[in-house]
Amino acid sequence: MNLRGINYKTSLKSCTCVPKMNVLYNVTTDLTGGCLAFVAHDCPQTFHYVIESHKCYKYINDANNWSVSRKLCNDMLNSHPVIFDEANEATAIILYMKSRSYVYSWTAGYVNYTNGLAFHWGPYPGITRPIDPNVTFWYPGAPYPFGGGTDCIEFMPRFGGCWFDYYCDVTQSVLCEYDVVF
Ligand SMILES: [Ca+2]
Repeated sequence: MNLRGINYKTSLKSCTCVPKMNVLYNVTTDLTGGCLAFVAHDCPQTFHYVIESHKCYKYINDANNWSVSRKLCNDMLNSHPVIFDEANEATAIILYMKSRSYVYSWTAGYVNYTNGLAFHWGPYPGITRPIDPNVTFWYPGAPYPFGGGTDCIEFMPRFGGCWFDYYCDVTQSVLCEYDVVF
């Protein structure tokens, strides 16, 4: 069982661990009863640890097309443009990006309409995996096929965290995600 998570202890009792589940951690500074709480994580120093989702992100606040954005992430500790693995992760990302006034981001998602594949995650060149149909956040009406080429998924916290498909040549920022190996 994955026991990375939030640990609680008191000065009198032994430590306990809360298993990392698909939960949105509720951050508080109001600990009572003499409890101490701390979090163990393995995010690299150059990435932010986002406690609500227990994941590591780094925002590149620079305008690049999708391919360059992915390469920038890949070249940075083998991270990748963000992948939405769980609904709670989406909520955590929205909170995180809004708190830092980050407006746009590419995700790892794209489609090539000429090869018949559905939208999928492409975190690294040559590596794809399906998008969980239960964890999608398309803006109403999206995706919109833009002329049969390749479209990439962008993400805008200010629009409720919705996804938009867009020309992959458009330049914008990217949120890189670092996968901690358990
Ligand atoms: Ca993720």
